[in-house]
Amino acid sequence: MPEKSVDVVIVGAGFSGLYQLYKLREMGLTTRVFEAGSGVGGTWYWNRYPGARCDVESLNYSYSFSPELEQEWTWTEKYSPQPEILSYAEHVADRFDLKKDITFDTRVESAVYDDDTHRWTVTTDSGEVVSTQFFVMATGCLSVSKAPEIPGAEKFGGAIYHTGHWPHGGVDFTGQRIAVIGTGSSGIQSIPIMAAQASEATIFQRTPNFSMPAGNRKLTDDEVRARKENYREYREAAKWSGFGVPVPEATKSALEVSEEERNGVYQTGWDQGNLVAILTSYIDTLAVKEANETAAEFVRAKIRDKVADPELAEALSPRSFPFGTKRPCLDTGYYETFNSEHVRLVDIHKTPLVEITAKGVRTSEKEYEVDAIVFATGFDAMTGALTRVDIRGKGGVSLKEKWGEGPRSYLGISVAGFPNMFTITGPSSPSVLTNMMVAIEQHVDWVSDCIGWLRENEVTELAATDEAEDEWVRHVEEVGNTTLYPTADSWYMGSNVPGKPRVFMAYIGGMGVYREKCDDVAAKGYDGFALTPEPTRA
Ligand code: N01
Repeated sequence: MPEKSVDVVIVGAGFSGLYQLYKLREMGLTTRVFEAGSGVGGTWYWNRYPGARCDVESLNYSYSFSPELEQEWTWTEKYSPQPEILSYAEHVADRFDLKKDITFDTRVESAVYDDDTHRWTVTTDSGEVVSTQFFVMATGCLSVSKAPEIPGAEKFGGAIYHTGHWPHGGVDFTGQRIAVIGTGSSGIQSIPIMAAQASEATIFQRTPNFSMPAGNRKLTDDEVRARKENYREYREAAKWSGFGVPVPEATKSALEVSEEERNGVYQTGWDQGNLVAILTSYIDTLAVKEANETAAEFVRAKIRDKVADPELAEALSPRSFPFGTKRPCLDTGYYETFNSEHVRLVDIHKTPLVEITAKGVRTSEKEYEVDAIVFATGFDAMTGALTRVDIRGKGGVSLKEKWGEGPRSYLGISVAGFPNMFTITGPSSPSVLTNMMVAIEQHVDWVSDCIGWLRENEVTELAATDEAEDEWVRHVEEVGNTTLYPTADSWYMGSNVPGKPRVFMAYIGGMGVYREKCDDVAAKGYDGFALTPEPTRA
């Protein structure tokens, strides 16, 4: 028998878990949060690699729920560095006295639903067992690091690091020969800094990525003041926008304007260091190959301008997927780094990685001797953090087994057969295709309202129906197929993890559209869910 009983167990104390705890506590519910790390912040707690920063502007990548918090916190840079975001998470946790309900250094190992009592039993790696009516997985979309699947790491005589769980004290590569495997956002942000320290930097690239200069800088007092003055209006625009970032709506096709006009528009986004501005410049950038190619070629031309050696520039130029269908990056001096004599690029598409040896990294062509290896190889995204907990719903069905052929959910928030469980920014919700802060707040608000409504209406069990789930899965796929996203081998598709089913795991209908759908479901008395009244009323 569980020793303890609460209304809600939340897994994770990143931005989702913190806000979920705050909301439920305000509502008077008893809540326990379990967090594997020793502190709050989630992804910003773990990803401490050099150069880590958010590529959504800091004045937008922050909570909107508390006007007081908004006014008292001052962001210092256009794109916040990881330490500042982590300080913000700490500040929020302290300001709202959240830590007293968080158990750190504790991983939830299993959660089992009891069909009779309509309660979950949650067990942690410290042996604690807690009974709860509601179970919220606030475990993040990019929180389970992925190794590069090549043998031999245990033989290596030097140090091995992963960008996704970087040492808290930092690493100084001064004078070292380093190997970096992976050129996604984490690699592209960290390589310029690590390479500047190293005596020799060898970058192993499987697929080149699109990146543009962040143009990061200090924010001026005037900019901060202006945003603080119009925060309500700005937040409202972000909430109803497509990507959680307010940008003007495109009205034209990229193919109906002249090259000169188009490049002028792309140049404006480029100069602003604004990814979303380029992605949304035209109505068909993410939907029509030829339209997309105009943006792709604009970026490739920039790479050719920046990299002195034309062959190297070509090797760094993405050609195997449309622009934006793998997460584009913001960088600070990434391409320029390759102009340095001591930096070399190894195209492991041509000469694949074979093994890690005692001395370094061996490709099909040769062995590269190094002192340290950095894996910037990404994450088992979207589903990894959910399926690594042994979650068992009605009839003992395991979530991992149910999702054997890809994630299935209703609204990306609830899974049929797993009543009273919620997944914050779960697969098939807008999540990673938007500003995560906007997505998190929308989910947490919806879940909190839902729990409040269930209690008010004396409903003991809320269960997504199979029909509603099937319809949502069909809709997400249908909308995804109107875009170019499914044509890329990306972590959005699960294709970065060998054996993972190939499914587009996010909802591309847009944040505003999705919000309307969720609001509509709630307004209709939780349409698509089966509701079981409390026993006394049954
Ligand atoms: O991971 P990734 P990430 N052998 O999966 C390569 C967010 N984020 O940590 O493309 C060799 O993008 C892999 O190659 P390929 C953001 O959403 C945000 O960089 O699969 N190489 C790729 O080059 C981002 O998209 C921020 O062919 C292997 C790289 O490793 C997401 O997190 C900052 C390999 C992995 O790139 C993930 O970014 C950082 C193998 N076996 C991250 N396996 C900001 O807000 C993988 N690779 C700025």
